[in-house]
Amino acid sequence: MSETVHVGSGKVRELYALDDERLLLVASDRISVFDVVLPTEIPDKGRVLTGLSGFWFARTRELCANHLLAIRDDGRSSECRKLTMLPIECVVRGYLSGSGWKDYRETGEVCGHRLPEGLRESDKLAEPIFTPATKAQTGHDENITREQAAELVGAERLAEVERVSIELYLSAAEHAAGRGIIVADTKFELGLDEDGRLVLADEAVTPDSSRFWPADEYEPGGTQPSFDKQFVRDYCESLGWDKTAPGPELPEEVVAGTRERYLAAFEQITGIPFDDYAADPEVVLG
Ligand code: PZK
Repeated sequence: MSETVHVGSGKVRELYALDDERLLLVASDRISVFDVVLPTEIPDKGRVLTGLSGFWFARTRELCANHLLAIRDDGRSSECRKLTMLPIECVVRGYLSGSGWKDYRETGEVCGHRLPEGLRESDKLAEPIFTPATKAQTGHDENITREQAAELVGAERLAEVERVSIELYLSAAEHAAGRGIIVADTKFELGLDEDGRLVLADEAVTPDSSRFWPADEYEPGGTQPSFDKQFVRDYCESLGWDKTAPGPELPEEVVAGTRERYLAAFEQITGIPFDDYAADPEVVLG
């Protein structure tokens, strides 16, 4: 006998315990914009994110072990190994955007990395940087220095986490760049298995955990359009909505356009038709 117990909720995902060693991560079709979950869903968004994560897990297994055991036939549910999660968000930035841009403008540094003067918003960095953050239970994650991160996980573990995070980012960003998508930055969640080995968990290099920018529209010196959410942002801006909950319902053309963008991200990155994934999700595992 087995029963699935709900153990956690993210804004757009749910987590269940399958048994003592395994979790089920379920990606919904919910979408958030300006940190608010909208009442309208984007059909297939959860399957796209689950499929992309599976694709990256399979491609990066030589760089780092991962938690994925199986993708279920629904395409949105992943069976995972239960880990002891590290208490930091492992963010890697290849471009200067979001809180990285904000911190740089105010201090010339991001998480203790002193950067050259004169950088513009969205500029590509000479090398990707590891910019850890705390895991806020509510509200926003807060950027921390590597010294602060070392206090949380230990200096030796942090050195490994930084090296692996940068390698994972470079591998994914190089692959995506060749297919018209800039991965400006990304957030990894890492954990430890029973033997103390570092394991990549959660979702990996999806549009929800990263900034995806269309490469053909890249123009540093300001904010970049989001590959996936730009129609939703533009529609929300056109309403003059104050960006507090509840968010607006989306009209069908915005839903359809946004769904197409998620499918395009999946197909450009994986080279696999989305219908093939829907028919057999484990095609992304190679
Ligand atoms: C774990 N989260 C975040 C994700 C939520 C919450 N393999 C793992 N082992 C132990 N814990 C986690 C994982 C993973 N992945 C991930 N919290 C714990 C999260 C999705 C929905 F509600």
